[in-house]
Amino acid sequence: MNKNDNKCYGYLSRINTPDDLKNLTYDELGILAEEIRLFLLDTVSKTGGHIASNLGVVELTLALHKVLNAPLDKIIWDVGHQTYVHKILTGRKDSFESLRQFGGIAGFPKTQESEYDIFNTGHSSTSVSAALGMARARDLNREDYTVAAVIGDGALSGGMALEALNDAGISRTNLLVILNDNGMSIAPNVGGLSRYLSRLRIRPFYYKTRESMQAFFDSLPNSGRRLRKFLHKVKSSVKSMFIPSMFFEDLGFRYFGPIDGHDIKEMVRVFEQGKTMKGPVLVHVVTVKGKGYKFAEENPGIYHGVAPFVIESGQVVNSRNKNYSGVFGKKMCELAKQDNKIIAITAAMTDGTGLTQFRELYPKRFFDVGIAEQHAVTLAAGLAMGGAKPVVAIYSTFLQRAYDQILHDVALQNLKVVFAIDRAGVVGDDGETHQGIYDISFLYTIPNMTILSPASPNELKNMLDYAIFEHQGPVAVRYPKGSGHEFDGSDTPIEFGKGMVLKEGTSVTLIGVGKVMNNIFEAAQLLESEGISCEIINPRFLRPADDELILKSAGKTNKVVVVQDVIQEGGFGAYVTGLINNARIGAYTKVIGLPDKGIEHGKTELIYKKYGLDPQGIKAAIIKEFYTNN
Ligand SMILES: Cc1ncc(C[n+]2csc(CCOP(=O)(O)OP(=O)(O)O)c2C)c(N)n1
Repeated sequence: MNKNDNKCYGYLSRINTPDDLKNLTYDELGILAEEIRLFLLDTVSKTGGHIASNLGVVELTLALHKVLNAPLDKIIWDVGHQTYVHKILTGRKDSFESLRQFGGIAGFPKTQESEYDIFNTGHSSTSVSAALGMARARDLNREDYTVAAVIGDGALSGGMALEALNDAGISRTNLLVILNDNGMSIAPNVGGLSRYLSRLRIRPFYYKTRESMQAFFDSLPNSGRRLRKFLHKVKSSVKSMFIPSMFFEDLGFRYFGPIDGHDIKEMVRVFEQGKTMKGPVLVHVVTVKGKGYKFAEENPGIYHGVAPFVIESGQVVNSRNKNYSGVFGKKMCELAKQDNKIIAITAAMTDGTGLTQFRELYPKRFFDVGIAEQHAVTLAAGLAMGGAKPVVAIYSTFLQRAYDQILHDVALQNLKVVFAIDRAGVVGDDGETHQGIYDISFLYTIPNMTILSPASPNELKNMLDYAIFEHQGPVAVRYPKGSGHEFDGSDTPIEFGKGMVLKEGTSVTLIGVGKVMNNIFEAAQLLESEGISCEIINPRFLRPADDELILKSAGKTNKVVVVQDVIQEGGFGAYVTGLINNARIGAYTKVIGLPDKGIEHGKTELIYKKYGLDPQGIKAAIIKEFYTNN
């Protein structure tokens, strides 16, 4: 925020910590809420980010920070994509233009960024567990502060959230859970719990109607007793239709709500009450996703996580053409037409994984299970056991959730499940919690698991054909975010365990995994301009690798370099190193990959540059390793 903004942000410019909210009147807080909305639109339209979720929680965040005494009191935000308002109120508004940019503030809570960020989140449904843990630690230490978890109705569909409620409910621990219910996950929320919440949402309407009915009964003359009795019966059955039994109270929570999540005064009243109660309390708050910005209110799914956009028209400055997810979705529709046993499964990411058209064309063969990756995988195992051909499309980072289900339910039984692993490799702006850089390493530990890695969109299509129609047993096809270049030979049919040479050379062998293949071609050009002849291999199969092809090339060049935009430890690079060492052919190896630590947010190209995966970095590493005397 620069100095000129002080005029349009009269209240906001004076807020530097949550303490600055404490003395504002409700009218002033209302004006501040509108200023925050303008500020959000102004900045996020330039940086891109989770605009709809944040517009929905403006009043909720203000009310929470007015009642609680952060950072002494702790607020844990589920997923954490809705913390922009929290960040604005906790001293970070002046650097907000750097949101999600390399070196700038993160799009999710980061304990290293601020003392107000209490727990790092990014993956869904963790907040109640973390909050309960902190509350129990507080009690053991005999300390006195409030711990609150803010969880969306989408995040509530994740099994872990239910496990935590189950534990917290009987805990007698003082804990405040705020359920932010907007009826939406990224797309409209799914499942029985979601239906239950929508029934709860009409409670206020029921009570209002009941009051008017009561007034009407009371006005009836004595002679209308029979009619009154009859109407009373009607009232009871209407009540059981509208008022579901209290799930949260049955679990052991004191339940308040539903209350209007845009009414600051009402929320402050209820939060004050909830904060002082003994035991776990759940406040059910109803909000509108995208509140205050017409385009986001009308299309909250599109504006959930969005690229930069034009505020006036809502137009998104984005190029979704020919990206891997789009290619996957289209190919799935073609394959499903050929074979009616093919099933697509997503865990709340229909659009992100490119399956929107599949859902429309084959609704009976499409399952959105909610934010439930573990269930998605075991559901696929069941489907495979029953003779169907399930394809589970999950982002690399979220598949981490389902490690045991992949191992125990799919792989040990050698079931034919196809894992379509989207966003594999560096993902950019979402950063540390969302990087798809661990999947190869963990999939390498899964028995019977075959791992394929296309080097181009065309190859992805061919690999899907192979995985669905030819392969036996579990198979993972991992592909990156965004678009990719084609190269000669990408149409060559996929053969089990076979890679291919993309370019012949004599001095050094370069093996590329994932999106960095483009950088390898550029690095090869740079090296060749210095007289170093490069052979480039597209492994296609990361497991089982094409040992023969790799050893043949190693025998020729004597130097093998694996370049991968995933962590160096474990996985393919480590396998190739072991293969060459064990073969005792005297060849040298090097793995150029990411270090074994969290990789921050920022444009993918900048991350590549920082960690030496850009063409210059690859060239420099090779020169240093093999062509420098030291
Ligand atoms: C384990 C996991 N799977 C998928 C996602 C992707 N994701 C991010 S936000 C979101 C929807 C969350 O909905 P909700 O909690 O209701 O929050 P809202 O955005 O509606 O406020 C999803 C599916 C994730 N963050 N973590």
